[in-house]
Amino acid sequence: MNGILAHINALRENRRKAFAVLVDPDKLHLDQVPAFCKRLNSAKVDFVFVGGSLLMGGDIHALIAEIKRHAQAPVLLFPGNLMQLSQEADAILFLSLISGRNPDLLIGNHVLAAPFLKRSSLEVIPTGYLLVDTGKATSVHYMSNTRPIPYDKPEIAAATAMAGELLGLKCIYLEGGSGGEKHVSKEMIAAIKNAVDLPVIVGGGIRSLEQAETVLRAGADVIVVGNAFEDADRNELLHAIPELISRL
Ligand code: 1GP
Repeated sequence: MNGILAHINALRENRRKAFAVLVDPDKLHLDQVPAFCKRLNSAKVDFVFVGGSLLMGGDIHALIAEIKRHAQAPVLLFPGNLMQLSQEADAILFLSLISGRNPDLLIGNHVLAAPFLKRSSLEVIPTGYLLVDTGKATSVHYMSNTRPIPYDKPEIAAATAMAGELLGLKCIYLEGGSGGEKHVSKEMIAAIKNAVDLPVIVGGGIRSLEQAETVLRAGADVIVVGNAFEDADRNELLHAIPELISRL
């Protein structure tokens, strides 16, 4: 697919939400990819995101190539660190952790990644990443060495998103981290939607259709679900979210 960001923005203009499934490269084995992608293809999944806080084993390039071979949806890198850059994907969410004050995640890693990204054919999507305290310290809290935005401070999240927009970022990714106890509040999503004219991606801790609906109705343009689909028996949710989106 050409122009993934343009596609996300076109969906927004048409008031159509999008659905992304997150694959943690440490949790999906190469030999599970065909069956997993068959499940994704049978539902209306718009994007496959690939990334995690660590990379404990396996070959991320081979994994992404195999996902590309079997999945209909485009594959976007959602890298937890520099070990997760791969030419095999279609695009990269080039994340700046703007809720934090860790210089490596604001500019340092970007300098290291830039020559690779300029040489690659990946579409680079500059993305402001906002990490929120949703009640339990997630891997990204620890690994990023940053302090998350308090759950009940939507105005801080809104001002942070505004700064990201003014700095030229093209997308906002809002979450408490994978496996969060709960998703971010609808008040925070709405505050960001009111504050910036950018696509807002919301993930982390969405495990039910009710939660997905709350997040989408609050204003998320793209919702991301990861953990919930690591079990084969959540096929119902995998199909129910696109159906919900078609009704919104
Ligand atoms: C993580 O937003 C994604 O960055 C998905 O989170 O695994 O909790 O669904 P979950």
